[in-house]
Amino acid sequence: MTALFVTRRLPIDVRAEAPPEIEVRVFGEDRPPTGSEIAREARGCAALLTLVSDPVDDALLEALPTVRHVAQVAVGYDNVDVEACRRRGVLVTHTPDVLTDATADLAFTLVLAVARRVREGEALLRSGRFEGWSPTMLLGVELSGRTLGVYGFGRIGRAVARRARGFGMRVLYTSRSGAPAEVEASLEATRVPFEALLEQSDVLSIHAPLDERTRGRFGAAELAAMKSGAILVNTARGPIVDEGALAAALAGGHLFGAGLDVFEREPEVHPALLGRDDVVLLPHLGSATEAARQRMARTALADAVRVARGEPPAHVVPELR
Ligand code: 8YV
Repeated sequence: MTALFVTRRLPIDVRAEAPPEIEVRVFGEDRPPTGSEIAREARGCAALLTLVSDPVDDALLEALPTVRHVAQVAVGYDNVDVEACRRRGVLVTHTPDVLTDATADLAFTLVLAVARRVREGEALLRSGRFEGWSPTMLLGVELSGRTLGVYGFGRIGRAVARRARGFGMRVLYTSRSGAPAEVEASLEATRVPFEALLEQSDVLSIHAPLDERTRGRFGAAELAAMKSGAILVNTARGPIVDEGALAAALAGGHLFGAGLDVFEREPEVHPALLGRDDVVLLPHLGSATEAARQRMARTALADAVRVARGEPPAHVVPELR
């Protein structure tokens, strides 16, 4: 019988949904297991269902020689050493598509929350300091007619662009490979160099994977090159933005505000950001709808079942295709 280790309780009952030929073991506590706990509890397993908080490195693969498949329950898989997996002949799959709309909705939630100062308004009201409507109270940024810059124009970036079109925004983007002409035409999106994206975006939303090319991409110089009064939103991965530099850019008054769902050293948040009124902070909720999280778990499980049955998985990560 093939055994599968699930590193965290998921919003589906993996045991009940797995076919009888697969033995499912689930980590017993609702916290990320350490590497040595995974190594101990997954001993003898053929596959792991992993999350963004599980570092799957060469040492773990070495400790688990029976593991042939890492099924990541996320679209991003920067926690997995794909090169080490390749060397060891371990398959890596992920869960694209099923969380696109949920994540794009959350990115746009942050855009609106920052632009319209929702956090400050809520706090004012709850503090009992709201003494009546005022024509100059908490004035924000109107989105219509403004420019959205999308850094990374994959599924989620395009879905955010689609939402922005509904708000009357113009769309610019950067991506490694340009989008097909029909996608650009339907979103009236224009590919521009990174520098132009920084200079022209009123709202800049990050949707690129974390890798050696994107790590630290938004540092002090890039933030200074952004349009004055712009909004930065990050729902991708924290280390793409230098949080200290972002806090400084906000403190200097160069940016209007920022919306962050991901952090450089999750779950820690830079203390200088925690104290700021112009920053909306969420605890990595991008895909956190019940439906999306269930689809993610089922997508990962379905690939684990395919691999266990000797069939090709549906969602191998691009580097291993
Ligand atoms: C996940 C995410 O919730 O899919 C991703 O890459 O960041 C989120 O949707 C999280 O990573 C769970 O593993």
